[in-house]
Amino acid sequence: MRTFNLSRPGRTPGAGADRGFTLIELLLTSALLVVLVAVATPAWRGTLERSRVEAARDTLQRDLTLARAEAVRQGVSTTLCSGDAAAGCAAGPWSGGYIVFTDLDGDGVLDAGDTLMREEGPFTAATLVPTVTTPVQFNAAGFLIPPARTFVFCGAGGNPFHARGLIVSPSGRVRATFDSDLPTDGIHDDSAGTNLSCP
Ligand SMILES: [Ca+2]
Ligand SMILES: [Ca+2]
Repeated sequence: MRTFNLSRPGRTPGAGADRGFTLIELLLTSALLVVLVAVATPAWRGTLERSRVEAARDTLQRDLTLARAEAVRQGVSTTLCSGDAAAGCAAGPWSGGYIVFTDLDGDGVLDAGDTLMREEGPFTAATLVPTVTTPVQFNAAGFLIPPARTFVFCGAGGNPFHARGLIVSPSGRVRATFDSDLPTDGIHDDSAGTNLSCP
C-alpha cells in the first residue's frame, strides 16, 4: 500500500509513532470533514437567522418600551408609526422604518410641538410581517390606545421556527413571544396561543 510519510526529518520512516498517514486514512479524514461541514452549515445558518430576527425584535421592543415610559414620565401621549422624520407617519407596513415621538395632542401626527425621540430605518436583516400597519399610541398613563397589537418578525428563509414576535397588551405592557404550547412545538405563539407564521 502506498504511504504518505509526514514524519519529521531525521527519523527512520515507519519507526514507532511516526509511521505517516496512509491514503485510506487521508480519504477517511477528508470524508469526515465533508460530513461535519454538511451537518454544521445549516445549523449555523439557522443560528445566524434567529440572531438577526431577535436583534430586529429587540430594537422594536426597546422603542415601544421607551415610548410607554416617556408617556408616563412626561404625562403626554406618545406615538410610534411607520414613516420617517422628514415625511412623518405614513400608512403601510413598518418594515420600511418607523418613528417614535411625543404626541402632545394625541392625533397620531408628528406636529410642530411634538418631539421626535427615535427614528429607525428599514429592516434589512429580518422581515417585519405586516400584521400591524396603523400607529401605536400610549396615553399619559402608559396604557395602549386599542386595539392590542402583535408584531411578527421572520428571517429571510421564512422558517416559522425562527419567527419571533412582540405583543403589546391593552395595559401597555410589551413582551416578547415564546412557545407556550405544552408540550412545546418549537414555534413561538401569539397571545391566543396560535403559532406565529411567516409568509
Ligand atoms: Ca401630534
Ligand atoms: Ca407553539
